[in-house]
Amino acid sequence: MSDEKVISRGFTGRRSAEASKLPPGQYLTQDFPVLSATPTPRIPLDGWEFTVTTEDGAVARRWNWQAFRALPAVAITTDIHCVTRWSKFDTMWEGVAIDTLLDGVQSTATYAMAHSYGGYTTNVPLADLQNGKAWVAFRYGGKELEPEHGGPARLLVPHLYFWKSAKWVNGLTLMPHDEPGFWERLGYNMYGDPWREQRYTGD
Ligand SMILES: Nc1nc2c(c(=O)[nH]1)N[C@H]1C(S)=C(S)[C@@H](COP(=O)(O)O)O[C@H]1N2
Ligand SMILES: [Mo]
Repeated sequence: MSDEKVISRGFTGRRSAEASKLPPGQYLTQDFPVLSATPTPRIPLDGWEFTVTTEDGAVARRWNWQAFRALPAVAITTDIHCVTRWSKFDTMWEGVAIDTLLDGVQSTATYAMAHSYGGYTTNVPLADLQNGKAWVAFRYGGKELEPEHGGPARLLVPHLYFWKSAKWVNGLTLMPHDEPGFWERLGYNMYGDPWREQRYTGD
């Protein structure tokens, strides 16, 4: 077997592995584009908090930054997919699993609304936040998460389009029914599965 053949086979293999990681209608980027509907809020850490509110309106959990950062955190390496069609592979994060934040919370809710500093909201089925599928991330690429990308902390729900990964997140409100958040009210899909190309209402 010639060297050339070995090289081209290896190249083909990597390319098809990449292609199989790319959802339909997406292209791969090495950049990390910033997409924000509002100006970047500046959130002093000593004023930061994260709350879990149950469907009866009661605040079931509340952390300040120090208490939040004392929770067990995990490293996450994952692909991300923006509805504007860029995807980025193998992004590296550190965060607290939503499972940890919901641990012991009494609720029969099936949906959650994520709330952010600045007023952004996005809805996600609770099942899509649980069992190690979503985190509140506070580090990216080995550094504290930059404000433009949602620092001090953002939701990370990488199996759904990236608009579900609310930047500057400050709480989850549990809900008995699905309700639209910011982009969902403006015509984006209630669920947003990139593999089924659920970009807009009705997709
Ligand atoms: N609070 C807030 N979160 C947000 C957004 C936003 O405008 N405000 N944009 C969403 C969209 S559409 C995308 S693609 C990602 C972009 O994250 P990035 O700017 O870190 O790439 O954040 C999501 N989370
Ligand atoms: Mo997006």
